[in-house]
Formats: sequence, structure tokens, C-alpha cells
Amino acid sequence: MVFEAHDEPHDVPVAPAAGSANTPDDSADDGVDDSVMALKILVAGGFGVGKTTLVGAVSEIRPLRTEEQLSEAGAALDDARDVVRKPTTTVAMDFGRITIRAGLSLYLFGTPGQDRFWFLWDDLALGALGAVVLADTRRLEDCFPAVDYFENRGIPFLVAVNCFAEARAYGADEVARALDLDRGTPVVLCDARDRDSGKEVLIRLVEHAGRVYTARLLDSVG
Ligand SMILES: Nc1nc2c(ncn2[C@@H]2O[C@H](COP(=O)(O)OP(=O)(O)O)[C@@H](O)[C@H]2O)c(=O)[nH]1
Ligand SMILES: [Mg+2]
Repeated sequence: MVFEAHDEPHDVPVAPAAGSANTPDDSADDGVDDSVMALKILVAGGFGVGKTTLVGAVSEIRPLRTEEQLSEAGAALDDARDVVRKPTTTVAMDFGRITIRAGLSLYLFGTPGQDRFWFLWDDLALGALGAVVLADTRRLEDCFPAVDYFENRGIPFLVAVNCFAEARAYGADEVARALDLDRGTPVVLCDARDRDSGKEVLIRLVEHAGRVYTARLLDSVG
């Protein structure tokens, strides 16, 4: 399986490759990550859709967050319609890590959820294996920009519907149609607060990205 469709992750501490000097001493329980592969995953979607919640729920390390009080000026710009009042908003990103299985870790980068921080996305996307686009069915249109962004750049992604209890339940097919997703782009239902649910989303994304890159590789050789 080939994951190097994009530039090497430049800001992810990639662990040594299999077979390199990864002695048993390295695996002592000292908090050092001795996994053999680290993949970068983006978590995108609209404001208040649950990106920080998802990264926090699945991360094994204390998630690094950059939250700031919504300023008066920013509050006017941030689209907070229908969103339960949040005291803070993520201005930079969330960062977390999850080990999917021995030898495979995912580094999670929550993208800024507001259009005025879009300039950060290109750097964040560099070297990413793929992306989770979180969606809330009450305001599905908020994830259009993220869907467009990843489609335009050929970055494999899936749509994870964060099933808020208050929202009407939609099927994955309905959401795929409403977002006019390319065939093959998975839609999964999840609860961003639940670790197992979040992990399942990430596994589905890794599998999907693997299929996309394999298909591209096969295409490129004829
Ligand atoms: N009821 C419910 N609330 C959620 C869920 N996911 C997130 N929240 C809440 O929705 C708010 C926004 O979530 P947050 O992760 O900060 O959104 P972000 O802006 O995408 O990072 C927070 O108050 C969360 O506790 C969910 O699945 N169900
Ligand atoms: Mg956030």
C-alpha cells in the first residue's frame, strides 16, 4: 500500500522504519512512541461540529488545543447560528495521536473551523494521508468548503456525520446525495464523543485512503 501521494509529512515526528534500530530498549515504557509508521490525518468541518471533541475522545496523548475566547469582533464574524453557545473556539488547531494497531499511529490535526483561518489549511494538508470531514445534518452546508477543498486537491476523505441527539437522523446515502459526493467517498455515522466510534471512523478512512492510493498506483502503471 502506498501512502506517499503527497509530500512527506513535514511536521509529524515519523518513527523509524521497520527494521531500523528499534531495539527492545526503545520500547521501554517511557512514553516514547516506538511505532513504525505515523500517518497524518486531518479533521475538518464547520464550526462547532465536533472536531475538538473527536480529537479529544480518541487521542492517547493529552490533546494539544489552541482555544481562545471568542472576541467581540470575532463573534460577529464567526457563524454561530443555531450552534449551542460555545465559550471558546479553536483558532489554530487540535492535535492528537491514536495507535490503530501495533506499528501504526495516526497523528490527528483538527483544522480551524472558520473561513477566516483558511490560509492555514495548505500547510496543514501537506503530507496528509487523508481527512475526516465532520458533518452535522442540521447545517450540512457548513462542510461544503471542506468537501470541495479535499476533492480539488485529490486528498482522500470520508464524511463522518456526528449524530447529535437533537438532529433528525439521516441515512448515509441521503447525506452522500445531499453533498453530491463522488461515488466511493464513504459516509459514516459517528458520535464524536465516543472513543470507539471515533476510532472506527479513522480506520475506515485509512482503509479508504489505501484503496484510493492503490487505485492511483495501478492507474499510473497502465
Ligand atoms: N450532543 C452532542 N454534543 C456534541 C457532540 N459532539 C460535540 N458536541 C458538543 O458540541 C460543541 C462543539 O464541539 P467542538 O468539538 O468544540 O466543535 P469544533 O468547533 O468542531 O471543534 C461542544 O460543546 C461539544 O461538547 C455530539 O456528538 N453530541
Ligand atoms: Mg474546535
